[in-house]
Amino acid sequence: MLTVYTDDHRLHQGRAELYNGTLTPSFEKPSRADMVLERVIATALGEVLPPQVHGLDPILKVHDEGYVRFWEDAWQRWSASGRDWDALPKMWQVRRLRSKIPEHVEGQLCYYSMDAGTPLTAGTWPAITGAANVALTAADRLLAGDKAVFALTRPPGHHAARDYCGGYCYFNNAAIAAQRLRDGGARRVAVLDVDYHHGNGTQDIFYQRADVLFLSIHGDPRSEYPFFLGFADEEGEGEGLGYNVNYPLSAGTDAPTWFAALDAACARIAAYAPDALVISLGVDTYEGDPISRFALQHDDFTRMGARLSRLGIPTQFCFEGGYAVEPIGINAVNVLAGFEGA
Ligand code: Q9C
Ligand code: ZN
Repeated sequence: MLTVYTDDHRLHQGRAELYNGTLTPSFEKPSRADMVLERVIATALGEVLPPQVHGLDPILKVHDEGYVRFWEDAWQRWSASGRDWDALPKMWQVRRLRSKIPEHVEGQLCYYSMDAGTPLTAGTWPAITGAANVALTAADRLLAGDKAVFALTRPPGHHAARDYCGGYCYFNNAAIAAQRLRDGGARRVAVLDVDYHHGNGTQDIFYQRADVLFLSIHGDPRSEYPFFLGFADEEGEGEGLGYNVNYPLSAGTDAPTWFAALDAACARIAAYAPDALVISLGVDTYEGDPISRFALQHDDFTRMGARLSRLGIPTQFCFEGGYAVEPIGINAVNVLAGFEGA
């Protein structure tokens, strides 16, 4: 299986996030992708190719223009005001506050964020456009006839909605890829999100559409981030009604329960009969993950890949979360190897 990858992800390196009330080194860090790449190479998964530059048009098909333009020069505007530490939003446009877009870069960062875990850094723009290009290049390969492709995207993307960032995510790489697949001739595309956290951003982007089926298996939002989306009664709206499927699972979920949800999701995907499948591949479902509460083991990731392969649909994997860095390559590449071996 081909991997698409660029070192540009390293340009984005958040310094800290709020964790247990203290500023803690960011869980989402460059070594995550480095470890996955190392494992791709060590296991001889296949060729590793750099992305082709696609420009902003394919990003603007799923994201709001003001949102995209904000990121383009946000660091320059922030640093021009004499600051050299990361920018972190610390205020949100909650109930009954005005929804006017502020003029100041700090106010705009708050307006375009859903949490304080998604820092603006000096290298955020080249890293997030690089990740989008990785996802787009992988989609192009799928359209050209590859059976499976791995987009080693970092920063991740699935919490990024049409016009806000969050959960370490800026541009929704999986949604950008799914849209590319549609525009390249796929009549229906399914996006299955197996990251521990609900893919609220991807759900937001496709909620009113029937041409992209979105499914997510994740920690129950009653007690897990992102708290305000990801419930089982969110089924899509308008033309999209029936094309959004959530499988919230409780803390402590282990393989039998998790794979029952995967089987249900696979049955729904098979009935939809898409021309292409995008997997939002987070491996924070691993039992050793420091910020998550499922209990999958190394071998479960291999089984996951094998199960997905049995669908027999051209498949693009987009890398998302996973914060147990030392085994992150084993877990991610086990999925891909399981897919290839099935
Ligand atoms: N400070 C993804 O897996 N906050 N994002 C968790 C730790 C947000 C996870 C608490 C978790 C977001 C792509
Ligand atoms: Zn996650």
